Amino acid sequence: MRVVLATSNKGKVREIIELLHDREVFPYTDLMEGFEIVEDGETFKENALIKARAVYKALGDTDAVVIADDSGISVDVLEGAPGIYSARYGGENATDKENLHKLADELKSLGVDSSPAHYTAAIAIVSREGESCVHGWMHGSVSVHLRGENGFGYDPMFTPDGFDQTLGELDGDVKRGLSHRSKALHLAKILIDQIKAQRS
Ligand code: ITT
Repeated sequence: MRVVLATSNKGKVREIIELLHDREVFPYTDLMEGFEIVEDGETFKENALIKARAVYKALGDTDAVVIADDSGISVDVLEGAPGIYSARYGGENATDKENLHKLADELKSLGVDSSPAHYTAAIAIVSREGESCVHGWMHGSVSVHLRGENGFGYDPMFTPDGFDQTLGELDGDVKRGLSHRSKALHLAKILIDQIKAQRS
């Protein structure tokens, strides 16, 4: 059974393939030309479903199981921002670095060095059996002091609860063990296995 990832974010592709290592998983851009998907939902769940449905339809392969990840970081002192707008916080086509610096600048402009924050991942699954969506969260804090090169996105400023180092500094195994994405994928795997069992 072919599991197709409806994402063009390289950091997500890497993490999802590592976490679903026992399955046949492809980013959809390996199978067709990438295309723009308008993420105009109001929640992580709505946007994940929009992406998974769009790729399922475009593939035209009714046997495919398409999964999409919509994720982001929510910062307490910013009343939950950037949240679902995390990918474009620094502007419409902002790079990870621009988004990271924009968030650090927002904290500095409030006169704070750090704030509690959390990551959310919504993983939508679309197949001929129907649609579902699961979530995972990781709590911690963000700091204006950016440290480390590991991970992607906001990881150099995010320290998970219980640790002293940022995800930029911590080994990838640590992130794999506790991330929003790994928790959501753990649930997604159960649903993918159910589809597999139904089909056999
Ligand atoms: P796709 O829509 O193609 O999947 P995207 O990057 O646009 O890619 P999102 O709309 O879900 O994806 O935005 C997620 C953003 O949230 C991402 O660009 C990062 O800036 C941030 N983010 C999500 N998970 C993260 C993680 O594990 N570590 C660091 N930053 C993360």
